[in-house]
Amino acid sequence: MNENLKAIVDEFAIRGTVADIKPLGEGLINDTLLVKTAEADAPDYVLQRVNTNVFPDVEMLMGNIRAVTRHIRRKLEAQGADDIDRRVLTFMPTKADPDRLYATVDGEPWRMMIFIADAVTKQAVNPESSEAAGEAFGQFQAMLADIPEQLGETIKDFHNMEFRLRQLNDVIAADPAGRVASVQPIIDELLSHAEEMTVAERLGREGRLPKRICHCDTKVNNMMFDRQDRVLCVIDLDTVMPNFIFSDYGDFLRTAANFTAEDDPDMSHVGFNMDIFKAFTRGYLRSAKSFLTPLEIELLPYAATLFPYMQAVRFLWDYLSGDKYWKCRYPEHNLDRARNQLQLFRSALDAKPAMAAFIAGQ
Ligand code: GN1
Ligand code: MG
Repeated sequence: MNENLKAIVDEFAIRGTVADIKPLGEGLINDTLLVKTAEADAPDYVLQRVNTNVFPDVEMLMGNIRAVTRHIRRKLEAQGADDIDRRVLTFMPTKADPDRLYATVDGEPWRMMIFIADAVTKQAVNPESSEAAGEAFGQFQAMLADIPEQLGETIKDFHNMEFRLRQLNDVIAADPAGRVASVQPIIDELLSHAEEMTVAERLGREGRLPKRICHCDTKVNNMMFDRQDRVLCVIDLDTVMPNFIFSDYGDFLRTAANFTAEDDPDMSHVGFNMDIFKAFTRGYLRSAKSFLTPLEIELLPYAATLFPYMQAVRFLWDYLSGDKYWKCRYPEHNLDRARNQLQLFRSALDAKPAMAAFIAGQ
C-alpha cells in the first residue's frame, strides 16, 4: 500500500482500518482512489485530490458541497428515507477540525467520501434512463430550492451566455491563431442569434428569472443507479452553484438528445432526438413542476437550444484561441466540435414548436 496515500487517509476521521488503496474510475479532472477497510461493518471510502486548476477556490467548493449534502441529508431524514448513505454523498471530516471536509497535504487538497456500495453508473442513455435522470435532477433542484446558505460560483460566469459571447468577440478581434477568416460563415451564423440567445440574462436583470441551485454538469454518468436500475443519488457536485435552471435541463439534452457524440465530424449524424427530449422532460417536470415558475417552464425549449448554442460558441472560441482549453486529438478537432454543436442547435431550433407542444401537454 502506498504510504503517502495512507498518511493522507490518516488525516480523516473515518471508521475502520485501511486495508487497501487503489485507483478508481476514469475521471479526467480529479484523481480518484478507492480506500478499502478491513472491517465488514465499516464502509469503504473514495479518496480524491481536487484539481485546483479547474477549481481554484477549494474553500468555496467544499463549503458549497457541505451545505448541499447536509441539506439533502436533512430532507431525506425528514422523509424517513432509509439507506441515506447511498442516497446522498457523505464527505468525511478531518481529525484536526470536524468542521473541515478537506485536508491539505504537501499543498494539495484532498477529500474523502463514503463509497456507495452495490451501485453502478451508466455511460449511455435510452428513453427509460433519460426519464429517470430527468426526475432525479429535478428532485435534486427541488430539494435544494430552500437551502438557507448562499452558495458561491465555483466557476465564475460558467453558463453566462453574454459572457461566453464576449469571450468569442474578444478572440475574434484579437485573432491570435489567424483562423478567423477561415470560419467567417460560422461566426456570422452564431452572432446572428446572439440577441435571442441571451434572453435569460436580460430577464434575470429585470428580476423575472430567479437563479436556483443547479448541478451544472447533468450527464447521465453523474448519477448512481442501484441493481434494479433505480436512481440512488446525484454525484460529482463540484459545479453545484446558483444558475438559471436551464443549465441542468439544457445541458443534459445537449449531450443525451444528440443522435451522435459532440465531436462527430459527420454532420449528417447530428440531430435533436425528440424521444429522449420527451422522456427527459416528462421525468424532469414530474419532480420540478412544483417549484418552477410559468416563465421557466415556457422557456424550457429555449434552454434546449441554448446549450448546443453555448457549446458551439465555446468550442469556436477555443478554436480561434489556438486550442488552449479542450484537449484536441487533431488540429481541427475543436472546429468539428463547434460545427457539430451548431448543427445540433439548428436541429433543436427546428424542433422548438414540437417541444413547446409537448410541454403544454404535460
Ligand atoms: C467540459 O470535463 P467535462 O467533459 O465534464 C466542460 C463542460 C462542457 C464539456 C464539453 C468545467 O466538461 O462545460 O460542456 O466539457 N466543463 C468545464 O465537452 O468547462
Ligand atoms: Mg464531469
